[in-house]
Amino acid sequence: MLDDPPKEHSPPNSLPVSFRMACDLKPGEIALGAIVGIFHQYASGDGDSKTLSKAEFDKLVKEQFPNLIPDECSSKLKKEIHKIAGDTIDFQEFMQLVSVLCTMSHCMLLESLGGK
Ligand SMILES: [Ca+2]
Repeated sequence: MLDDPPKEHSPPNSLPVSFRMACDLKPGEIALGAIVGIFHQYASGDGDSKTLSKAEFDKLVKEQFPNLIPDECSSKLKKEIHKIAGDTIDFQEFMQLVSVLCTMSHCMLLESLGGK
């Protein structure tokens, strides 16, 4: 059997344009582009792509983080975040949530490795 020819790499369309222009993105770059793309995708719902409204944020959490933030936790979390951030969440505030989620994921990884 012949080897399959190498597949041409094309970045996902959900990435911001500046990321899509690069042809050899590394996993870390794809992850960063995905975070930026997700924020922009959900923030653009009401015509103001710089901030997430409460409804946009709630939809993003439900659709993008259902395993890390299950429904039973999400309403309390969303209430607390809206209390801190107000009616809209900007990119910096969104990144604080992403940082917390990354830290949680890292802790879960360490736990699964027995603390190593
Ligand atoms: Ca918005």
